[in-house]
Amino acid sequence: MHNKAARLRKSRLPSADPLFGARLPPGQVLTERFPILHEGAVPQYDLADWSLRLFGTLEQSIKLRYADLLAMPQRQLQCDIHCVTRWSKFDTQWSGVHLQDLLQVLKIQPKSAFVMAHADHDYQTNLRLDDLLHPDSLLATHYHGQPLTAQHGWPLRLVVAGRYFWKSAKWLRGLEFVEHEQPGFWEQNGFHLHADPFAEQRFSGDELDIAEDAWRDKEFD
Ligand SMILES: Nc1nc2c(c(=O)[nH]1)N[C@H]1C(S)=C(S)[C@@H](COP(=O)(O)O)O[C@H]1N2
Ligand SMILES: [Mo]
Repeated sequence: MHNKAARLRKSRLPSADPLFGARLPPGQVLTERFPILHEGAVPQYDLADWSLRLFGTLEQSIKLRYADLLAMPQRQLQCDIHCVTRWSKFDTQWSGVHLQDLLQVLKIQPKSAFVMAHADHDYQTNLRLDDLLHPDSLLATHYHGQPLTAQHGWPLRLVVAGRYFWKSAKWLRGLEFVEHEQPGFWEQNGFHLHADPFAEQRFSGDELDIAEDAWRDKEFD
């Protein structure tokens, strides 16, 4: 359908739904569902073999076990999430480790401003270090008081403040601190490098779009 982009543009929702004020970003629809979206199969892990690797522009790379993360200061976070496929969900609750605390406990000082998040299976997303250090970002182990479910990223996922939800990598395995920003998986496939929902930074070009109701066909819980 060659004119899909034009259709999508015309069908764009009002820039602020008066019911939700400035809280719902333009072009988004609120849902109570928690849609499940990812590429490929849900990974399975034995925690004995699992680790999170911090590497790149650090004095030394570090491998953390799940138990190491649980021994770090634990933070609670309540936030709204916004998927580029147009669903938003308010008041999601997460807990886990804040990168700032992690770096402080480990006495690590990254020497560069960008991070490539590496996740299973072969998923990457590029982030600014500042986005991860934002008080509303988290390395999340729990959702609404329970360990993450496999489908939503167990044992560890990112929750990245102020970015479309594709930046919140599930099944996180590594944070690579890098000097120069390189596009991750979706960013190489036509999605915006910085992905601010309030600025509607969905696509990097005009050639790509998603039907406004495609998310309704996905699994959810
Ligand atoms: N590892 C990994 N993380 C991922 C994805 C993926 O395909 N693989 N998809 C992203 C996308 S596009 C979205 S919208 C959210 C969906 O998270 P949810 O399934 O918990 O709603 O996960 C993001 N994190
Ligand atoms: Mo997404």
